[in-house]
Amino acid sequence: MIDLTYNAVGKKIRLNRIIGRGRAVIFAFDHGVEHGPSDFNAETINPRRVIEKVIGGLDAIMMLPGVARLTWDIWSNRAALIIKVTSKTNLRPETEKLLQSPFGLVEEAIAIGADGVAATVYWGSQYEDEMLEQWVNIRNTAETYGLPCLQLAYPRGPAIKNMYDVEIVKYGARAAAESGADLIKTYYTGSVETFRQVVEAASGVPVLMSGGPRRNTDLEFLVDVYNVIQAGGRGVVVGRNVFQHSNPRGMLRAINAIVHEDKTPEEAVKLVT
Ligand code: FBP
Repeated sequence: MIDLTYNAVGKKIRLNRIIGRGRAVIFAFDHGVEHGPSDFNAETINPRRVIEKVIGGLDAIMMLPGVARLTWDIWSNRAALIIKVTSKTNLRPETEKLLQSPFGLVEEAIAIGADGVAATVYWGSQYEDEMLEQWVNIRNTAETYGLPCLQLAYPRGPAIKNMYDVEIVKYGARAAAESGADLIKTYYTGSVETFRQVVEAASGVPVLMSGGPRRNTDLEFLVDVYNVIQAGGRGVVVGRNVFQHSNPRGMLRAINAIVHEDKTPEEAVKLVT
């Protein structure tokens, strides 16, 4: 008996485009809104120049709808596309920063050819209720049309002292899995042993490391990527450690070597030059 619905098949096909190799290197490029122009220099302020440099070394690229529209001719057919449909600016008052607003519709993501959608949930925020309502609506529409949903599961809030603490990250990953995420992007907890607990808590939903701020050395970042893979993580969603690097292509070569070829950080770092 054929018991697969059209949307279930659609989701499988699209997930395959993103993470069909079992693991994925996803380029996060939503910083223009989330952090603002301060993340860029005179060269990287133009998204076309950045995407031209990174394309070819990626399983998928995650951006807001407007930048996807402005750069479609560069990424189309060269990487899977994940449209992030929520964001916020850094210009907001501090007390309002733990909420993201709608930045696009799932239907618009479909219209532009997306293979998936992404949304942030700040677990523990005073706006957890609004963020969850937003997430459920996004996931529900995405489900209807067979699009996988990546959740940026970020535990942040007045009661959270350390957002990288394993118990906190674990909680966020579990909540992401229980709220129907198909892919989870979350913080690295600092060791193989702790990140393994995060992966376990996600109960089979693939967990990818959120890149985070630029590390002091290339090796430092590559060790984190390696540890995530050793812990059963399924790859990285990385932005600044690639596009703020003087050699983004080299950095991506090294990250891919760890994620897809099981190289050690010491072997991979030689590929940066
Ligand atoms: P990075 O690799 O640069 O950290 O990008 C991942 C990301 O989650 C982006 O998608 C997002 O814009 C940003 O980091 C969020 O940063 P912050 O942790 O400062 O809120």
